[in-house]
Amino acid sequence: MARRDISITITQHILEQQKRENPEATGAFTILLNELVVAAKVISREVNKAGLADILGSTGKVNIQGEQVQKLDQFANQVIIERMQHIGQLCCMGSEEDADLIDIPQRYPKGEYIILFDPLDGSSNIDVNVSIGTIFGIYKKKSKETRIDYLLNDVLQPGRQQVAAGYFIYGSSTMMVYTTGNGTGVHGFTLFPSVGEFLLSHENIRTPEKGKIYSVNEGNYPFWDDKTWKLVDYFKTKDPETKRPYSSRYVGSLVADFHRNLLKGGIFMYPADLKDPKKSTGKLRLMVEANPLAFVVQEAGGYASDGYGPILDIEPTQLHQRVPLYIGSKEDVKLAEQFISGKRTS
Ligand code: AHM
Ligand code: MG
Repeated sequence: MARRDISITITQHILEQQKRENPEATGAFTILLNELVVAAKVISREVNKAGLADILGSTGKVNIQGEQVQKLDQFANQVIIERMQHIGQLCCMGSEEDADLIDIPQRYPKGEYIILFDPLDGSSNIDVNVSIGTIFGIYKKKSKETRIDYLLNDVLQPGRQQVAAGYFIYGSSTMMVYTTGNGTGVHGFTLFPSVGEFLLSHENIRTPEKGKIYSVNEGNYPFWDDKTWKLVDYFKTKDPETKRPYSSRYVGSLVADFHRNLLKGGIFMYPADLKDPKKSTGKLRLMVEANPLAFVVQEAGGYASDGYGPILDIEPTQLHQRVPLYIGSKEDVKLAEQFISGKRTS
């Protein structure tokens, strides 16, 4: 991309990329992504007010105008649904907050795209002013079906089929990171609140081949199997030749942990554990968490695995299925695969 005096907006970037990659494009995708950006701006504003709402004595109860205040994750979910449903480009949506697929109301036209999202990931961190985020993956419908009851097969595509994926991080500043795959690169935009625009701040992000950070909830140690123990022990063992021990960093917001490791290098893990039957297949969700971030990391030169093979190749069977996740720098994730599959023990 040519050097510019001023950073370009996310809208310009999407338009230019679409023109370059897909001159036949109808603009449907551009409209879709733009609307998502608007939703994220609304969520960002609300996230920034979260602490203030507490001071004013309203969160979860009744606000000063006498209105019921929603929990922020439900609010984020509703904002995305309401903004995305009217644009005419989606045939349905899937959210971490909703058990079933979300239909487009009859009064609006339907389109070819599907968006799957986690509206506010890491929401247990809202109260303590720690970064949280929105994760999204976009697919194209395969069939000619339009009725919601028959769309699940179109939705359950392997992550490799995503046409775009990314996340918003609501942190010390708000950022959007996204990719449309196929060598188009991963690009980061920072929201400038004074002008209300996301401006290109991180062009063509590449993640280091090997990192120095491992990120995992080590409180789950007693509930892991011996392969996971050996893997985590490996990262903590002293060995100057392989630059070990690694540093440990764990925020507990997937978007925040992922974003840091994407820029600095490292591995994030949420292994399967035996503490909770629902976590015996991992805690994180394939469709709204693992797949979008796997698509991003792959485009940035990294890798994502369930411990045995690429996340992006998993044939999904359920909208909310969970998966163990190892994601980040390619060398570190490949190494994790070797431990988890038992090919390596030290
Ligand atoms: P959520 O979607 O309910 O917020 O849960 C997902 C979050 C991730 O952001 C984070 O990586 C993980 O749960 C943290 O889990 P734990 O508290 O078990 O370490
Ligand atoms: Mg989540």
